[in-house]
Amino acid sequence: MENSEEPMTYFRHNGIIFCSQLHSVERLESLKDANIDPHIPVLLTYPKSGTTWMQQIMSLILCNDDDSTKAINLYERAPWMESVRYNFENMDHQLLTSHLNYQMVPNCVKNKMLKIIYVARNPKDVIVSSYHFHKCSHFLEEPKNFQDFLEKFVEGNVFFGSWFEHIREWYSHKDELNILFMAYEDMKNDLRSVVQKVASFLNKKLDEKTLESILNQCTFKHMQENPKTNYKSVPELFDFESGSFYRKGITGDWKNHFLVSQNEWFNSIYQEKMGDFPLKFDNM
Ligand code: PPS
Repeated sequence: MENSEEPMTYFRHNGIIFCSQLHSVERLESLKDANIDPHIPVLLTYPKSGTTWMQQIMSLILCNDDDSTKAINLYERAPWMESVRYNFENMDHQLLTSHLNYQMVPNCVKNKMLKIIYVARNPKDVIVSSYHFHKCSHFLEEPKNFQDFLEKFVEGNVFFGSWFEHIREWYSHKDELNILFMAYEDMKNDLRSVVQKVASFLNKKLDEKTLESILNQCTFKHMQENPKTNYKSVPELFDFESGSFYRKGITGDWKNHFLVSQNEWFNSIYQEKMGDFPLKFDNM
């Protein structure tokens, strides 16, 4: 703890906020030397950017829609490498997931043989999604109010640190990595094209029937109702009375939360920090 005002459930490592129910300094430190099979793809995201959605897409593509694989919880098919809840090195998995920044991932993730998919989302919608997520997660502190959360997000004083630094840093290393950047907004606009693009990146061929089946299992409603994807099996992590992991699943919900003044303030910060950034988001 570097700041006595921060709740006890949080700790900082390399300046980034983590939470003790899911992470530990030992785990984060040992991860640098972890061994990952270069044939296992890695999904990287800043929290609330469409991680679970892309986990489901990648998992179904990789198993070719196989029933026995789908009987396993999605978070076990695609474990978070930084989590202390399971040690991915001792379990079978199809892909690995991480919210870590470039500095903190295992060294072997930077091997060009390994395939990385990075999913990004309009940061205003990330803020709104994260704000609500904090209210229904047992491992995160309930925000004081939206304004307070917005300020903390902009300062990077939130779970997994600064959104701005996360995306900028990963993007700046794109030429050294085998990385595919995808946007949540594109998944909303044309999921079929996204699934085809991901399949092609993963070198998997999907016949039309399998593609249709995958698209059907990746809808918001299907994932919300599917016990293998809806997190209902981990009530120790979520308070389902206070909210749902599958909250709205739309783009532009920030318009229902940001005041005009908050939007103007955020836009000026965004322009300052990201004005020259090549990736642009819909609905900003
Ligand atoms: S986490 O906690 O970081 O893993 O969260 P993450 O999965 O990255 O993001 C959760 C948001 O993604 C939405 N979601 C979906 N939207 C559309 N379609 C599908 N299938 C889907 N699956 C997850 C989820 O609803 C969260 O967004 P919000 O805006 O809060 O609804």
